[in-house]
Amino acid sequence: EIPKKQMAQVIEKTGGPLQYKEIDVQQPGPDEILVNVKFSGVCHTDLHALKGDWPLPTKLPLVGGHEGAGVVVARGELIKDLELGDHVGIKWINGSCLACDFCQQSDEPLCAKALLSGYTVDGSFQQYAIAKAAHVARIPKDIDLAGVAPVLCAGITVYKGLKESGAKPGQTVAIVGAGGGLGALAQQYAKAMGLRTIAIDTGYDKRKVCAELGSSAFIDFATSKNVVQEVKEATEDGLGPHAVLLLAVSERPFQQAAEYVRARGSVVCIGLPAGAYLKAPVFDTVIKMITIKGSYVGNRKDSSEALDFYRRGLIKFPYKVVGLSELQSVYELMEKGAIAGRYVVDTSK
Ligand code: 8ID
Ligand code: ZN
Ligand code: ZN
Repeated sequence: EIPKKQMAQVIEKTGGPLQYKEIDVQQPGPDEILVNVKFSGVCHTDLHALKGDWPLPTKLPLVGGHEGAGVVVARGELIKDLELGDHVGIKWINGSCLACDFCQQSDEPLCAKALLSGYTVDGSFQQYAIAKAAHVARIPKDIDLAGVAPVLCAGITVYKGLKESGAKPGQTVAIVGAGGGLGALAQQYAKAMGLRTIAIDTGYDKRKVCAELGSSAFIDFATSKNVVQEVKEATEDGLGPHAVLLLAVSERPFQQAAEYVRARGSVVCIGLPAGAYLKAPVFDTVIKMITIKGSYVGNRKDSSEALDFYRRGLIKFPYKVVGLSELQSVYELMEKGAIAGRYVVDTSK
């Protein structure tokens, strides 16, 4: 009862347009499964893939999407640990070699041969998607598939980023780009991990959302006269946050964070604005003993832990569900910075 044809959002050439059309359903190879994707979150990375603004080419034609939650409907002959009917998640890391130096240490996002869902292999903006069985997230059946979809990239990424920041319970983390998809989840994971958060973003809607998500302060980067000073003042002792999660899709905050992070603090770069560079004064970096680092999605263990936080009811965030056919309009809102939280597409509509 697996259909031969399905609906998908296809990018024929970089820059678009996006085409909602009927394409073939593929068959899984020996180490792969076929997933009937029910819901997929829309990540800003999908918009980077459409625009082609990163120094890494996508496959073409391309089906985007890497926050796909669905049901296993077929499996390759080597697969013993997944049954038909199991719920799984298609993540950004679709597969990896499992043999290189990084894979041996469960650092599979660093694998040079990693397959990227919705970028170097077709992703979850279709009704039936292929994934390597070794890497799909195992989703317990009592979890709602629409709500969990954004956890599969945004959740895993911010959870890992918070761990990489070294911030400890009771300490304060500045979340830059707090009103977006990663930012909304970051505030909830931080709260669940016993951290305080300061939100930085712009506009009334995002201010409201960030207050609901538990941040103690909101700094509007567009209207603030001095972001650096305001972030410092928002911490209890005025010495600045212990860590900064940079989730914004613009370069400016990557040039500011080292100025307001607390001495001994860490700046974690996660957002990927096109062509951007980091900047930090050498003098302050040295005498404040600042750590500046990058963080890239998470491994399989980070993924299952991030899912478990969600399962325990610790992660609540605003999301809207629309049909897969409406993906183009979601990108238009995202481009304008008009989305507070995440959009999730329903592949049946
Ligand atoms: O593994 C990774 N490192 C990883 C994983 C997933 C996503 C990286 N990303 C990258 C995406 O490719 C993208 O570049 O993280 C970035 C954020 O993804 P997103 O959360 O899905 O994007 P969004 O929902 O559009 O949110 C971005 C927010 O940044 C704010 C915007 O207002 C928006 O709310 N923002 C901007 I643009 N400039 C800002 C500034 N100067 C800012 N917030 C604060 N200060
Ligand atoms: Zn993503
Ligand atoms: Zn590898």
